[in-house]
Amino acid sequence: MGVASASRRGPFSARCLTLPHTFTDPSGLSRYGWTDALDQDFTEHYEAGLLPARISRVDRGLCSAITASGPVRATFAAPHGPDPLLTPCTGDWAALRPGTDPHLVALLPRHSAIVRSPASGSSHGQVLAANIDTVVIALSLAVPLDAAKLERLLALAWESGAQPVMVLTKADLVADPEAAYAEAGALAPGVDVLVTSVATGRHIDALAALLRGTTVLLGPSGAGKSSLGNALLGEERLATGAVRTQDGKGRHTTVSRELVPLPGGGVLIDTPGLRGISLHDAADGLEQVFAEIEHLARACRFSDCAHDSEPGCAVQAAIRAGELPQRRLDSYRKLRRENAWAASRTDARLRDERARRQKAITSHLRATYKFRDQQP
Ligand SMILES: Nc1nc2c(ncn2[C@@H]2O[C@H](COP(=O)(O)OP(=O)(O)OP(=O)(O)O)[C@@H](O)[C@H]2O)c(=O)[nH]1
Ligand SMILES: [Mg+2]
Ligand SMILES: [Zn+2]
Repeated sequence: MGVASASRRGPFSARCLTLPHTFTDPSGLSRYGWTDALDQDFTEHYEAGLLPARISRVDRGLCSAITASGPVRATFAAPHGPDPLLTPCTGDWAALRPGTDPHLVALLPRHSAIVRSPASGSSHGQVLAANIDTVVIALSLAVPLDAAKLERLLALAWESGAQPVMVLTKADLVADPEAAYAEAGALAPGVDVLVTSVATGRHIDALAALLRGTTVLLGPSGAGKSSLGNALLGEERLATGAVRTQDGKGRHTTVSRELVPLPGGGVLIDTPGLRGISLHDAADGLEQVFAEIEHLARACRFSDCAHDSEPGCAVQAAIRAGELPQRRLDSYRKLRRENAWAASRTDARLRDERARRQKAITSHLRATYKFRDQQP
């Protein structure tokens, strides 16, 4: 298509121009978390003929997105580039160029994101979900509580900027969930811990009452994430699968992230069971998970105390007094070391690269706008 015909018809086909350019369908997009504030910020995109869309699922080069006029499949080639932090992810809001071949032109800034280090050894972070407000960490009571795994999941959740909620599932399968409940509570300062069962309905309503905005379900395969999701949705919408009898591990039933509106308001994102949980730039998240150690450390004589054998170490004193388990300090150190290593790989070069690409996206948009402005 030459410039002449483009200027006659505009950059978008006549058909798309009949689509609403202002947000007029509250029962459509607001169910997916679209707000007045987001709508205001979108003005420039509306003027460029773009529409807001929330990404529900991402496949290779193609994603499913929800628009005010329904779901679409859209392409998202360049200018997003290979950096996973800049590629669309479930939960992202995007500016979509509608038409017969819908295309994601830009991602809106994320207010939160769950980012982990990928197993591949790449220094790029992998975004598990974007624009989330609540992270439900699900762990099964039917397998022994893995403190280190819980701490990792919590660090990931806190670092995202969303509020974690700890859910111990399958209460109907254990005689006494109280010990695990107490243990989880001690590992998760500042976090609500709930014991649930989808078989008896225990605390499902209490969980629903804790959820704010967009909630993501996170945890190992077989923990009962999709089952919890169905209980919250009030219908068997998400696939669930039996766990292995010998070790209670799941079979990775959920294979892609999914985004669905909750009946009482809010949005739910179900995710596949996490195999490995490597931290990525999660220093703040770790401080939250180990809040009691951070608190104790303020009373250490030296501000740079390593909590080893320094005189006047309040952390060691708490360990001696039986107030802080040695395991907890060991775990804190291990995760901090791991995190420092992961963070060091996100070096200056990558940061520069990211800034450059963000600029490229912006100038691409500017070019789109300019092009439109030139239309008669
Ligand atoms: N008894 C009992 N079984 C449960 C409960 N919640 C989940 N299950 C069972 O646990 C198994 C795994 O549940 P899913 O919901 O598929 O687990 P998931 O965390 O989504 O697993 P992945 O999709 O593989 O990550 C299924 O057989 C569920 O029926 C519960 O509260 N009580
Ligand atoms: Mg599942
Ligand atoms: Zn100390």
